[in-house]
Amino acid sequence: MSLDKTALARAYRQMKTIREFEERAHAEIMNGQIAGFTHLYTGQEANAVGVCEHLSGADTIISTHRGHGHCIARGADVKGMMAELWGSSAGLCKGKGGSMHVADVDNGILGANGIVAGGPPISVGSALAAKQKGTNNVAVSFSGDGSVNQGTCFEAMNLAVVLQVPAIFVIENNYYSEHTSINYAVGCDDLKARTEGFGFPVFVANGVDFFDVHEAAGKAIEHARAGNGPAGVFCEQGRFHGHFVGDPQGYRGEGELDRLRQDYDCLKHFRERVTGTGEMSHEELDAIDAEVMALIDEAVSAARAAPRPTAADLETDVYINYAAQGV
Ligand SMILES: Cc1ncc(C[n+]2csc(CCOP(=O)(O)OP(=O)(O)O)c2C)c(N)n1
Ligand SMILES: [Mg+2]
Repeated sequence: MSLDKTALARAYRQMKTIREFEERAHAEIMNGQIAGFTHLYTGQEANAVGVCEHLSGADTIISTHRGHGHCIARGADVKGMMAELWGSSAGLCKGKGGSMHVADVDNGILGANGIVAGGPPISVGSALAAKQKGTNNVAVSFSGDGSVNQGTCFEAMNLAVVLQVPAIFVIENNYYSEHTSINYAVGCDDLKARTEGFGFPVFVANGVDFFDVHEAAGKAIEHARAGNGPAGVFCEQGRFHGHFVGDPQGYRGEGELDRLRQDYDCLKHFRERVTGTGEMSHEELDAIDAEVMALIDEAVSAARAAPRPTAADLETDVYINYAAQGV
């Protein structure tokens, strides 16, 4: 699957935006500027971008507790997201959702989700809606290696096959569920074989390699868009931070984090690949880096300056008024 220069630049910009968003969020949380519990996606950027570059229009995603990267990759406004983390009224959810509940339904982002494996069932509902309306939209759920130990995930996968709906199950194996290694928590060696048992194709990708994820996701999405029912994408790549910001990470092996950053960095991999083939130059990539840094600085300044919700906002946005929405 070849990508033109515009597509390459966009993919790199998206991955870099996620990286810098997360690293800045980390710094601001450690400085006491952002409250709440936060899980960072740093290191796994190629998964979200490799999948979401295939999505458009009314395609939906449903994310996880580690959801910033998925939302940015699907096109969430970066300033609105930063303001959301800050708990400000300018946030995508008016500061009432925070890190684990970022949502932007109008742009196909059905929400981050604090419930492990809470996403797959929702994506099956969204995929069923697409099928019933006769669109060729797909509904993607991202979930971690921990989700394939959860009943909701398996029920959703089975139902998607039974109903033959265009749900895409993206399983991101980062080798840990909280502080527990998959070697301990998963009772079989081949994690992806579990999902294949439901009767839909699963495409495996190396999460360090954007191009590999992009190709695997392309096959899965093509399968579902063509009306062949659900498909899976199984990506493997470690996270660069702890389970949550502040996690002391005593469960890591010696040198593991250094090795991850040194040898398994999807941004480095992308840069080496496109400069090696001559498709992009270091200068072009550096210019994107500078644009992204400026955007993140602006997002932080705006979030800092934005007003907080007031007591009067406490009872608004609690329930949806379907009648007012003409539903
Ligand atoms: C149903 C449920 N059980 C337990 C938790 C507590 N919990 C939060 S994140 C997490 C680990 C999830 O691991 P994984 O799915 O691999 O995602 P990762 O954090 O690695 O991205 C757990 C057990 C939860 N949020 N929901
Ligand atoms: Mg995990």
